[in-house]
Amino acid sequence: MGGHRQSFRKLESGFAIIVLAMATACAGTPSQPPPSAPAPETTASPASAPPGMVWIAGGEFTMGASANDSEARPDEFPAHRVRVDGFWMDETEVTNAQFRAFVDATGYVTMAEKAPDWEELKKQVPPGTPKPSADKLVAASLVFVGTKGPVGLEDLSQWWAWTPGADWRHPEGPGSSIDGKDDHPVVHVSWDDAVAYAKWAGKRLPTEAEWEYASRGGLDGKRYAWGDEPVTEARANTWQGAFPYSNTAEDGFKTTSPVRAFVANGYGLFGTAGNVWEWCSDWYRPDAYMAYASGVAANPTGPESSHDPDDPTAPKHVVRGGSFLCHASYCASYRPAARMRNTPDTAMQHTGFRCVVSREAWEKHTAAGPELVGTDVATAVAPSCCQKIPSRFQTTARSGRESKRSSQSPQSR
Ligand SMILES: [Ca+2]
Ligand SMILES: [Ca+2]
Repeated sequence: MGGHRQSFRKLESGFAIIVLAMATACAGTPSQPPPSAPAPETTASPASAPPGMVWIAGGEFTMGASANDSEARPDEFPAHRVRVDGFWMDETEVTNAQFRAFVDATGYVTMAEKAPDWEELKKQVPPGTPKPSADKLVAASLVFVGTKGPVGLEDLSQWWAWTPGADWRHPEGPGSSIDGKDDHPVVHVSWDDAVAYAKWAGKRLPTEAEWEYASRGGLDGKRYAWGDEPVTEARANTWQGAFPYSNTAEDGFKTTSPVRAFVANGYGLFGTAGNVWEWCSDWYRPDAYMAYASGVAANPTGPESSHDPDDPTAPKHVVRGGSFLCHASYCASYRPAARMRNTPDTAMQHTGFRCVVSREAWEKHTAAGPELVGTDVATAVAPSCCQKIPSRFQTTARSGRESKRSSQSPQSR
């Protein structure tokens, strides 16, 4: 486990130098709540459901790993009590079809489709890091390429390739496409991209607490979303075989699967375990749970800022749920308690997202929706924390870059 974690960190820090797009430096986003608060809102599902969303009734649960979970990593402790209010959550990961609707409506261009700006990038790499060569500072994303045989699992750059032309329409790079994959999760979306989509849709990213509560599906204290039995090819889209060189795909999928290809959890949510990682709103810190060691945390939104001891210059947001690359020998991140992280501007082949929305926010959105869409897209979509964002928005539909793109596929475990 420690090794897995180290590996991921190494990937992140290694790629921080070569890869990552523009730093968005969203300073101090979420605020830390008091250690305990009023009882959660547990009312039944509101009558008019947002399309494709399920009502997650509020409640209290144990967040984090059980002491007897041999697959748990240190950042999953201490387990602590958390209450969350009820919310709507997307039944599935956001699909290619859904993301296309957003792009068609707004002309949004994802970060993977834009060349990194070195002036921004250098703010999040160690001081003195040399400027990457011009052939590295191009629009690109991280594609999983595997290895030819067994390798040490410490250096993730062995199986991830910075691939010009890889983006959400070309998940494996130039020459690949999402034809026939409307119902697959969108990938190669950065945290900023996911936030932009969510704002357009009148929703938001889930907090880590909301995500873990929902992904447990009511099975509090269990190791997996389905109980304590180990993962099988029928449970979730993960990796069968030997990572990272032999993917036997007994579950039917070497990369992404349709979002409803595997059984839903107890709350009717598909794909919280595996398929693609899902961005959360929280900043990542390995010691984030220390703030909640006693009492009951009510609707926690995570730490004020990010800190990754192994890569301290690059703030990171949490991702959850693991992906089609997860294998018990390597990361086992299809466990609801598992936490991982990445910088807000990083896109990868195995990372997507799903959204949530409170009842109140949805009612407000549906009341104001028609005026919102199609007027001032940049203002409506730009994350409020990131004032540099508007320049990324284009009012013309499509980027025109599609024909230039190609490549293979990204991700880490
Ligand atoms: Ca699989
Ligand atoms: Ca997932």
